[in-house]
Amino acid sequence: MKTMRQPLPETIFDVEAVRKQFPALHQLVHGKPLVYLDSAATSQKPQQVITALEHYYQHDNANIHRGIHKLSERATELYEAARIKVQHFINAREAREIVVTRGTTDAINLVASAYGRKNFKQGDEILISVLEHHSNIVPWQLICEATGAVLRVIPVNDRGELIEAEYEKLLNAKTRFVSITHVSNALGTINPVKRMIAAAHRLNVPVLVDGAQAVPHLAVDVQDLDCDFYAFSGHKLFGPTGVGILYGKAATLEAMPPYQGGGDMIQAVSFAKSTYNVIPYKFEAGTPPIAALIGLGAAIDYLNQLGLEQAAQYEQGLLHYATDALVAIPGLTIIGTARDKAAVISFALEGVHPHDIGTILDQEGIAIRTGHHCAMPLMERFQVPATARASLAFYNTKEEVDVLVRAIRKAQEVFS
Ligand code: C6P
Repeated sequence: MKTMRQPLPETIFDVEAVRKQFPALHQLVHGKPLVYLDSAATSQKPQQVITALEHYYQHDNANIHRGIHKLSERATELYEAARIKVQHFINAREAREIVVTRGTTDAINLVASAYGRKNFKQGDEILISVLEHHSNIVPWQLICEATGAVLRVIPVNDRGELIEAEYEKLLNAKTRFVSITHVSNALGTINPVKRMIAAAHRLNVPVLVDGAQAVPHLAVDVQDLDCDFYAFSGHKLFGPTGVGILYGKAATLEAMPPYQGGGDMIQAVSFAKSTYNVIPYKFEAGTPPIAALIGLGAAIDYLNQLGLEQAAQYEQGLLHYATDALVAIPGLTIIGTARDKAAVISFALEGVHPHDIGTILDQEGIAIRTGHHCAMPLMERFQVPATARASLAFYNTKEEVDVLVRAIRKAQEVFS
């Protein structure tokens, strides 16, 4: 896994050419040019992805793995080719380690339920962190309730960085699982997951990494990380909604019972007993999100052509520009100042509720997210009910950051 800190000279990354490929960016909102700063919630889609979806529905639409007819064959080929694109994108060893899910939430629930049901018992400890999205908290609470296992929480310092020494103390002979986010959706903190995985593995504890906010910003190599599971959503990676990926080491997936029952996940069914398909199909019950996976494959093609590393360097430059511009606003506090950070800026503005900031910014054509960002325990840790969050992607520009700064100053004037 590499993180890029040095901005590239701007001539190397042609952001205007990139923007042309994202049709939704070119519209007026309340009569103003859209400034889309909500990519952590969902990213906009390049034309290539939209075209792939359209082409699939116009020419190839059929169910997969079932029919002997031509369209079903074509749809199956496209679906399995997209799985291989995902495999290479995160450098998984084998395509069967890539399970297609409905999203990150679905992927984490799958592991908590299927792995947890088989392996957790009364008094076992599951480690998560205070940075987690609700999707990486509640599934573990559910399995703890069912098995008697208990949840332990890794704290953060005032910058919003995980305290590794506390993590090491929490790891012990009762620890059965660690599930941590790679990048915090609310603060942007990039966690040292490779070191944390190595520490857990010294005690033979498996680790799931929630990569929902990492894959759009960092080059992820699951073999290098040596994680046991890695989960992410297509829609934050410039692909369609409704599809996500669970990477799991083959041997671990094979040892797990199925998560859901239904078509495609079986080998044979009788009323006496059913037997299950091989991985990854054992975990893909029912008709999967065929078009969405094909669209995600197109998003990966797009990112490979663009060069994710170059785009990430550009984005880091933009993050620094935006951070400097925002901290210069009197009364504005950035919440989450980790030294290693992805392009997410959460902030509070003295005397103005985050929802009011969001409403005023919307009138200026600026899309940000306000609220608890599905991270209520983290809001509690920083003693704020909510934040305003601007999240950047490689299609954003310095000019858009300037528009944001002007609009925040306007909000301050309105409420002063
Ligand atoms: N965060 C945000 O605005 P789904 O909804 O399954 O695609 O992803 C859930 C999820 C899990 N983990 C992290 C770190 C996330 O950021 C998210 C989604 C969005 O921050 C929507 S709440």
